[in-house]
Formats: sequence, structure tokens, C-alpha cells
Amino acid sequence: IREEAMNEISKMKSIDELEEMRIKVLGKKGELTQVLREMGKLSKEERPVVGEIANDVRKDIETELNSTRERLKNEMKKKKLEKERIDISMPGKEIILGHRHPLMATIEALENIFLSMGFSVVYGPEIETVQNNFDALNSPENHPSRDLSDTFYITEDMLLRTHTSPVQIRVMKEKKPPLRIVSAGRTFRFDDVDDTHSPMFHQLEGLVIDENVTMANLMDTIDTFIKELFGEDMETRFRPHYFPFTEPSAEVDVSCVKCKGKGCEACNGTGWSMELLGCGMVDPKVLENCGIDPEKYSGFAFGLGIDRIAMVKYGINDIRLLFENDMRFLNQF
Ligand code: FA5
Repeated sequence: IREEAMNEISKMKSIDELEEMRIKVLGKKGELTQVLREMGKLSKEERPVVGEIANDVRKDIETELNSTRERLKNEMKKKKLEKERIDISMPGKEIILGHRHPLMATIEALENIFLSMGFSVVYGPEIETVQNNFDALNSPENHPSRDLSDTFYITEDMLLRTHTSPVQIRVMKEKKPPLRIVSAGRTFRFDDVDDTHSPMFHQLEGLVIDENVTMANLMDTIDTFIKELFGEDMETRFRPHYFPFTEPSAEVDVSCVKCKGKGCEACNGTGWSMELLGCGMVDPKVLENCGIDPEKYSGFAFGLGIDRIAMVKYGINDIRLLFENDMRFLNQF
């Protein structure tokens, strides 16, 4: 038994094999245990002799098992350390840094300009009440923008806001004048997609309410902001327009960034870029709807198309590029 065991142990390659071996020889049903069990069949004289031999064999096998176990353990540890060795002279994996999406960069630039002009930045929800989005803004019951084919309704009373103007209502209802805020975010309309229209786009709303605020303040604010964003040589053009919540109202174009108003291919020779924003003097009825005294206070508001500002700023000719997440496009910024 001893010879056989010693021979086998010397060939063992793993601790598991070693354990199997221990059970085979020294376990409850092991070969040596069997011998010890059968000692009862021996004569009185034979018993101590065989007993001593069996004990010696047991000790020898145990010693050999233990030393082999130690040796295998050390070998395995060595192998593991070898495998986990780190070559600190190898070049590291290149970390690719992301960057801001051109739209987010534009929102940040716009907010920073308005912050420097004394405005605060506030946020409004994308899911709005019909009351805030239309009713409080003086929108007539039959106004086409209320139509199911123009607005994404969630229920009869809730919708995806079609513009950021409901934030005006929230601010005027919550706070007392003087007010001077901007609010940027997503807006939704059932518009057909083309190179300047998307069903989801971004607006930045501005609102100023105080005593003696005039149209001249509005025009100066817009003009200052456009020059701050695009450069001193940019001109603004106010075209009369209609919004239910402002009177008088205007739409604003800015000179083409490429030719600075001279006329080029990008602006079809007109010298002006696409329509970028709507604005006007807040209608006294809207002030009243929000509990502000129209005799004492007046104010102006504006709503910029942020996607279109980004298009003008970066020379992007199709609004869809902003939402397709094509890395070839995004990596250019
Ligand atoms: C409004 O939404 C008004 N709430 C703006 C306003 C605010 C007027 C405060 C007066 C006082 P309008 O529907 O024109 O106005 O949209 C404003 C701007 O959003 C547009 O000038 C345009 O730049 C942008 N815009 C409108 N529809 C889309 C669209 N489908 N895709 C991308 N940009 C759009």
C-alpha cells in the first residue's frame, strides 16, 4: 500500500487529485482503514506488529500528502502570479473623450449670455396643461394650433407643450414683478419634417416684466443678444407678426452668418437667415390672467428656436442632422 501510494502521490498534479488519493487510502472506506478494520481477525501476537506497521504506513503517507499539497499550492500561486503580471511599460488603452452635442453647447451659450444680461434661468415641464399652453396665453378656442393635427395631446387637458411660453404663465403666477427669466427646453408639434422643421425641437423663452418696460427695451435686448452670440456685425430685422399672447408682436431674422448680409448662396441672395424667433409686448390680458396689474406693469417676451440658432451658428443646413446621432456629423464639433 505504501509503495503504491507514494508512487501515485509523486505523479499528482492538483490538490483535488491529492484529496481523492487521501480518501482512497486513508478515508473511512480506504485501503489502509480496511486493513486496520480487519485486525480483529489476527492473533494476539500478530496484532501489535501489524498495528505498528499500519500506523507507520499511515504517518508516511500523511507526511507525503502534506508536503506534496504544500508544493502544489506554491506552484499554483506562482503560476497565478505569473499570469497576472502587469507589464507597466506597455502603452495604455486610449480613452476617447466625448464632447457636448452642438445643441447642448448652444443652450449653454445662450443661457450664459442671458445670465450676463441679468436674467435668471428657470425650468418648466415638457408635459403641460392645456390651460398653461393655450388658455392662459389668450389662445382663442378655435385657434388652428390647438388642433389635434398640430398638437400631441395626452388627455383632453394635458399635452406635450407646443412652445416654451407656458413657462411664462408658471413664472408670473408664482412670482411677483420685477421678473427677468429665460427657460430652455424641448417642444413638440405635429409639423412635417423638412430641413428647418422637426416634430421635436428646442426653444428658449425669455420674459421681462417691470414698470415702464417698452418695445424699445425688447428690440435692444434681442439685438444685444444676437450681437453677443454671432458678432458685432450681425443685424436684426423685426417683421410685424401676430401671437395671441403679445401685442404688438414680431418675428425676427438675423443677417446671414456667411455673407453678413451681402447676399450669398446660403441665404438665396437675400442676406438674411431663416426666421429665428418670435417676440412681442405681453398682452395685458395675459398679465391679468396671472394676477399681475396691467396698469402698473408691462413687459416683453420672446421665444427662440434653439435648433435654428445652432444651425446658423455652426452652418448646419439640415435640422435632421441634429437628431440623427451620426458620429461623422457629431465629431465635427
Ligand atoms: C412661438 O412658439 C411663440 N411661443 C414665440 C413667442 C414667445 C412669441 C413669446 C412671442 C412671445 P413660433 O411658433 O413662431 O412662436 O416658434 C418660435 C420659433 O421656434 C420659430 O421662430 C422657429 O425658430 C422655431 N420653430 C417653430 N417650429 C419649429 C419646428 N417644427 N422645428 C424647428 N424649429 C421650430
